[in-house]
Amino acid sequence: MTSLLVIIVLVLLAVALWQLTKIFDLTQVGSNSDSSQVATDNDNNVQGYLMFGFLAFIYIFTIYGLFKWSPLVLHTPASEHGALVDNLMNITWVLIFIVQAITQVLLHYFAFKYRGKKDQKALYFADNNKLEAIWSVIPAVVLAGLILYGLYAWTNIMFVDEEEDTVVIELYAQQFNWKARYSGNDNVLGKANVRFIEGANSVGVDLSDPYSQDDIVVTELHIPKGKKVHFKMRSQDVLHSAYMPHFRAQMNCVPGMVTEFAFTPIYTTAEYRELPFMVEKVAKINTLRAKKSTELVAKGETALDPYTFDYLLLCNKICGASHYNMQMKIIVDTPEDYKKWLSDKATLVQEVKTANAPAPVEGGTGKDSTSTKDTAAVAKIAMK
Ligand SMILES: [Cu+2]
Repeated sequence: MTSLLVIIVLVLLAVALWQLTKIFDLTQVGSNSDSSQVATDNDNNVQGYLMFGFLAFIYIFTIYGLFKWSPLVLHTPASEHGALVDNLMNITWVLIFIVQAITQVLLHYFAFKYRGKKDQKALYFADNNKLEAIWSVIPAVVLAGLILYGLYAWTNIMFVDEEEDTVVIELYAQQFNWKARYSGNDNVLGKANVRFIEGANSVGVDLSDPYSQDDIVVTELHIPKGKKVHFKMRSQDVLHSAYMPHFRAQMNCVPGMVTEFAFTPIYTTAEYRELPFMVEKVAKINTLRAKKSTELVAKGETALDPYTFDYLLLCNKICGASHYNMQMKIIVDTPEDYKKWLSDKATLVQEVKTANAPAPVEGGTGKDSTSTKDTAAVAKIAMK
């Protein structure tokens, strides 16, 4: 809100300044000063030097931004392929940086050099094949190199060897939450379809499929360190995007189809929390929180809890009103802890059985009879 006000004030100041110069110009009417609309040599010189002023502004702002905001970027990748993604990203940044540094200097210098001068005429210059070849071929070669490296990285990251021993997990997206389905001992997910969604079977698993008998549905994602996790994504309603920034992984979740992404985590949550950059980052966040808490307590409100780092699965596709809050905690365990965590989880089949068990007070499935009554009521209203 404050920044918005600052922007409005700046815009108003600029408008006021512009109006003031206009008034000043009007007061000069009739005096000896040149009031023609044609730029004089003096005007052109001023504009030429302003070009250098703007160039300096671009560079100073770039360097300022690098120092001010670079600590905010994601640091060490937590997956095996993450270094490859970061490398591709860094090469792209460096290339953009060099090219922009050179082209901006040339652009502004030539604008200055060929500024208007009295009695100087522009030269008619049709084309120069050599020059055009140079400035077409160099970017083409550089871009081709970048694209080839990108394709190499992409195929490397996206290739999943079907023979490889992976942990198969389904990520199920719906407005506005995530669920994870573990494939159980057989490591094969049972068939699923939205038409099977009913009561406790919230992700629409075909419970008659033999592969679905050991499937487990949870709302907190645990994955083992050092083992390739093969994610299969589904969406119930609209386009979502499963985004796991620390693992450098993202894949769209599309209704009606299954998309995939696989990666190997290389740090457990506990190990990642201990990395020096993370310790420093968390300390900084908690200093800010402590300050905010003192203000809150002074106002009689409750203080904020201290922050601890956790990996997150976020939705990265604007999918509706609560999109911003569509997230699930990811915990990377040691393989032993992971096994222990998974061992006491009830399978979906058991959960559905428990949910459908007859209610102790009334006989039969109370829920079903209510819904039948509802349907009948709706039908009656419709007939009227
Ligand atoms: Cu979403």
